[in-house]
Amino acid sequence: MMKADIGLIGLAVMGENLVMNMESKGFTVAVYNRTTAKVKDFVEGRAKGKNIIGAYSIEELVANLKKPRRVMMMVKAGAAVDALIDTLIPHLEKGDIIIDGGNSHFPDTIRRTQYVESKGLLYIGTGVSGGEEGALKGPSMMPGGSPAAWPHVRDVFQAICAKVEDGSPCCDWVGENGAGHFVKMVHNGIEYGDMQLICEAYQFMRDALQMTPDEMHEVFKAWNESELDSYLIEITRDILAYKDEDGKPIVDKILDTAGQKGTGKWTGIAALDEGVPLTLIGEAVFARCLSAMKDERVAAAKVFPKTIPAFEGDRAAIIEDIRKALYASKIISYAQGYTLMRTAAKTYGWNLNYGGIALMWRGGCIIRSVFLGKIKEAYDKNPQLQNLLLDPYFADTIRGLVPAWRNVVATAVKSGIPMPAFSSALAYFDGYTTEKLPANLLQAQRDYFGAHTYERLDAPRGEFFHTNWTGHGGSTSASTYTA
Ligand code: NBP
Repeated sequence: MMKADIGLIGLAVMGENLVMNMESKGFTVAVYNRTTAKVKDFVEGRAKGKNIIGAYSIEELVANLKKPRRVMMMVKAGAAVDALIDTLIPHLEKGDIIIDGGNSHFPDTIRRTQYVESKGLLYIGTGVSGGEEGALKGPSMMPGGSPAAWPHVRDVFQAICAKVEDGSPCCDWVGENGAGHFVKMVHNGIEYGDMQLICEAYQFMRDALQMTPDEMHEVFKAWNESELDSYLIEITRDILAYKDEDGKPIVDKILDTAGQKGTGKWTGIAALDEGVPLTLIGEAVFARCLSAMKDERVAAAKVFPKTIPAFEGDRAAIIEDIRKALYASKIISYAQGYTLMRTAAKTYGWNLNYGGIALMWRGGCIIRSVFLGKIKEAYDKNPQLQNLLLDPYFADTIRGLVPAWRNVVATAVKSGIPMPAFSSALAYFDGYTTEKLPANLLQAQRDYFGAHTYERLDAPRGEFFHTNWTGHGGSTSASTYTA
């Protein structure tokens, strides 16, 4: 009997399309789904006549695999993954590989790698991005887990993933245990940020410039020919042109309450845990939360009625300024995301390849863009780059964008248009490039009420002082700590 190269569990939208992709690259795939009717539907439908073997139990799936066995799970993240791992383990043997391709939270992947390895097996947790179309035609893939497993899955992963123009695969080894899922989580956070930036630019054009969706379609079309060339700008261009059955723009009919599945929130939590200012992504998550409070906003709008003043200056000039401000803010978002990855890599002992990550995101995934090529160049030149803003190319670029960026944020603030991502990015830039922040006063406040001590400009770092501010307190200081 012909054995399969790889097994896949979970025939929902992602799993089915990945199987079709694998088969089209010459691999034989055995498939299983908890609701076995889906296996039957699939093998008798879309998979008919292909090198795809339907299995109706885990035992049957495993029995159909070449050794070392490679079993990929594409199921709902969470308890289902743990349950499946426990079901699979008794049927596998030393050296076999369990792969989780779902959106698992990285601490779970760290724990599962250790658990599966303790059973003599190997584990991979891989981010897969690109949605349904990506899964079928070539997703971006970010694998981490047991390093010994990578040589055994590399052929399949690099065959099915997206490729950039020169043929380089948008998939490479990310690092040990949860590194792949961590990088995928940051990818999703950046996706939240990129989407929010586009939405803020749209709101400025819609409310201050009173532009129609068709007019904005033209703007996004032009922007997609610029440094902003990316999948998300491209789909925004197309969405703005899309008409409902009555011939009117569908975007105007969609309720303004955003949904979310939690990966942006996870990225924000990871940033808070690591002490990294990931302000733009944080604002993007909160902007979705605020949008979801529709009824409250409608009521508050009645209490604080406002009219956005129509913009009266040079329209073409302000549209170009919005483009530049969006680009500047986007650079900040990636600088913050990369800082989070660098910091987490130290915490978790991952040796991340930052240029390689930019390449993995360059094609196939939702944040794919021409701009990521520049990030790859920056990290290839200097793998130890502390902050993307300090790369000579990006430093020069940002310098050229600052006046437009300030103009857009100031105009929005004066007009009452909320632009939390644009403005928090600018605040981060101004903070990051300020030699002396007001934290001297903050330390004084902390010492005043809690004897938390402070360091002095005229004493070496690491020497801590306490002042008896009121004359009533003692000279005892609290232990110093940073949090
Ligand atoms: P879903 O996330 O909707 O999961 C459905 C699949 O999980 C079905 O095959 C279902 O089997 C299976 N499943 C569940 Br639910 N509980 C199970 C259990 N306890 N044991 C075994 N199987 C179980 O599918 P999806 O949208 O294709 O996504 C798959 C994974 O990929 C998720 O982790 C998702 O976050 C991730 N992802 C999705 C996208 C996307 O665009 N959709 C993109 C990137 C990553 P059943 O048929 O028996 O109910």
